[in-house]
Amino acid sequence: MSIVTNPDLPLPPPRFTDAEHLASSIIEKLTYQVGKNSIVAQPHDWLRAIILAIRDRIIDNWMESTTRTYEAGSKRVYYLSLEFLIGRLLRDSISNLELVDQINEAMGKLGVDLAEIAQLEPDAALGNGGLGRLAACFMESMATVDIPAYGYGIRYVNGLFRQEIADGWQVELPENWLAHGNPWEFHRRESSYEIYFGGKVDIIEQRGAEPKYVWKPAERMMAEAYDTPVVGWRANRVNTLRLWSAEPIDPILLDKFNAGDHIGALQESTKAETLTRVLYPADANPAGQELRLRQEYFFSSASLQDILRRHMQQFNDIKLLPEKVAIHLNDTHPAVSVIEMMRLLIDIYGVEFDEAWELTVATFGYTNHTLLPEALETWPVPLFERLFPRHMQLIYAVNAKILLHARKEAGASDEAIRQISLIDEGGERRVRMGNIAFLGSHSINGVSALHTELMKDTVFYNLHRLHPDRINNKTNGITPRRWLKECNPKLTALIRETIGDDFLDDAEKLQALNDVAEDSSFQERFEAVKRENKVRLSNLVGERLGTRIDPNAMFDIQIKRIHEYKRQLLNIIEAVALYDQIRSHPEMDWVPRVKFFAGKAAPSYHNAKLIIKLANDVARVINNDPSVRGLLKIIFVPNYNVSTAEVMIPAADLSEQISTAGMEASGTGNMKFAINGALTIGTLDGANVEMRDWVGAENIVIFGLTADEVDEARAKGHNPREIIEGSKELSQALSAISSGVFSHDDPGRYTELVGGLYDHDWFMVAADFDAYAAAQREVDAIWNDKPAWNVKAIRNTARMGWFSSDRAIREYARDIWRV
Ligand code: T68
Repeated sequence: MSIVTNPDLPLPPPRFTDAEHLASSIIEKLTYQVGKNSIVAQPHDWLRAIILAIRDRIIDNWMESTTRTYEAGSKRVYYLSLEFLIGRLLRDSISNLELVDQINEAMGKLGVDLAEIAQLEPDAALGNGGLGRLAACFMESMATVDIPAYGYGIRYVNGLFRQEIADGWQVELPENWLAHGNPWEFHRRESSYEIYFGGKVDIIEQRGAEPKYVWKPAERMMAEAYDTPVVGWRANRVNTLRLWSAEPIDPILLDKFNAGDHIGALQESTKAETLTRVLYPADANPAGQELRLRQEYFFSSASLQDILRRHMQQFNDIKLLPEKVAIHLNDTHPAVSVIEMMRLLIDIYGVEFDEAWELTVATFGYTNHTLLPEALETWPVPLFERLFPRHMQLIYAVNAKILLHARKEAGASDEAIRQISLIDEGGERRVRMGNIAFLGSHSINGVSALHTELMKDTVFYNLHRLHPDRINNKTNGITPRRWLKECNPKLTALIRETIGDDFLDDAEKLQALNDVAEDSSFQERFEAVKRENKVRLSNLVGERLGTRIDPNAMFDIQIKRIHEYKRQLLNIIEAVALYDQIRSHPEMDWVPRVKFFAGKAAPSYHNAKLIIKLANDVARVINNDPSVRGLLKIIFVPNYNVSTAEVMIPAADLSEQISTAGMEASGTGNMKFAINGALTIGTLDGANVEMRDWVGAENIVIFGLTADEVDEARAKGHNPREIIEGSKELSQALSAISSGVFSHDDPGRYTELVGGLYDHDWFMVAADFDAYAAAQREVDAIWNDKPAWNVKAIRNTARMGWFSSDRAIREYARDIWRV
């Protein structure tokens, strides 16, 4: 279909961006879109009207960006991710459009409090943690650095659960972010595709040619697109986030309905609705249920059909695919795309097998986000075969090609062949998604220098030896717009006043702050900003939890998913040890601290939930003990999400990045804290290693075993019992916890948790405890020397610019996508 343009058609009325026009636009939206006048309008009506007015201002740039890409025949990047942890969009959009002053003035005219209304916007929590948030930062950076890109994912009706804390325990409640509708999105009914499941494959023999295979599915449904514009900084470019929703082909089976089977009549509707209803809340351990595999295939197939349709419509040559299309797999969740691409190329576009494989490999790239062996996705062969019979055939065909090559050309050993195979034959046969993603991609990247090196030696040992040119590193980044400019307006204002605006376009320009790091008047202003942010957090804690905290205390914060490898437990045990010390030595000059925790646990992860309960149990006892004299407070902030992070991060003095070395692929929270002027206490894990290189070893507090030492201790079998018994502080803290000092109602609650430390201590909590406690006292000493602390804090902000996701995206564009 060609685009018909009629030069006589009127242009849409222009969308002016001065305060006057913005105010009148908002009133127009309120009246004609929401259908209310300002007298009866509820706060949510105002929110909708404001978003619609802002959205209009995005659309002009959106259309211009799309046209520009089309006319230039540019290559497009497609970022496939089962998660996009977006958070709120209003403030982000206003800021990236550079309309902050104008909108404030407009709201003044209307007499409506923007800050209050903006709070009503729900967080789009379509992700679990780091992986999903990275996808959101990358979308914003791709628009910023002017790369034509589409994000593809699922429009979950219920995103990540809402966490309530009841009697110290996590309770999961559904999060309904769409309750008031979603004014940002456009439902594109015309962009819909059929998605198949199950059934069988028919063979059509062709005289003198390869037989043709036709998939006869047992089930079919539709994928419908919902588009959200993604605005880059200064609105340079607006890209599209396209999320798929499952819809039935026949919403009501009328014959069933008429026969009185009213429930059966809705069966297809229910099936489709269920598919895109909820986000799986497990990070790090694969969900393993059939519905999850269906979600993965559903969005992969819809996205690939969409990509190929767009490609053929514009270029009409399937062979040009790698030249015009880069598809990126965010972890293995969309890895079935590799096989779906083979199916579409061969069965629909008539490409011959070997060529189809070449095109596929040249088009795909894959990012690995974890080394945890339990996180590597595999699916039972019988399940895969039942849902995707044609794909199973193609997997066997690809596997034969690869193993033959490995054996003949690369001289792989039997063991290497077993590891390279797309099928795990040890025990129940399973399809290995990691191997499919690796072998189907020309580039496989890790997310920090350390993680990438470890990938080569562990999970992808044999695959790396087969393709030594494929693994490369792309250290993660964060968008400085959301994670500095918008979440910390006071610091941003101070920086602009001091070094000008250059850093807004190039975060590495923050380096100019090094010149004023030693300047005492700048230090005072830097500290004053931090204090204001701490007051803001204190108020939030007061409102939400009714706990009073002192903004002059050191704010020590650990916020992230609750996981044993992230070692919230180490932090809690150290708090208990400190509590003992404060009580035994009241005469000493203790640094007042507030230790904050926040994070969600996977609902099925028993120990993680127990750690949440422990944090709350310990908090209750310590916070109510008058002998502590307010020197130590523990706060567990419920329902951690992007918006909570935006308040907590700017208020941190100390950032806890204390995972067992070798286990955190990168971390991105570590970067957000440091750029906002927090000092890091951390292990040499993930991106902490590179952060130390950038901020300087004197400006970060590193402790504990290295990844190699952890490896060695595990291999040799270390003796945690001996370690614990050799550390008075640790053994006292552990016996207090296990004997029920913090759990009178159930004294045995933590016996097993603590017992695990004595027995195996897999995460090296005992092994690292003394080093951690000593590092905390080192932190106290720096705190007591305010100028020294401030210099370090300022240098952190000054030197973290490299960790911008703009830099990360430029590297992906240059090395992987070649755009
Ligand atoms: C995180 N991974 C890494 N996984 O843990 C973190 N997993 O170190 C890294 O900084 C971040 O990715 C970005 O690279 C995750 O967040 C998941 O969320 C996840 C979700 C479902 C299944 C498995």
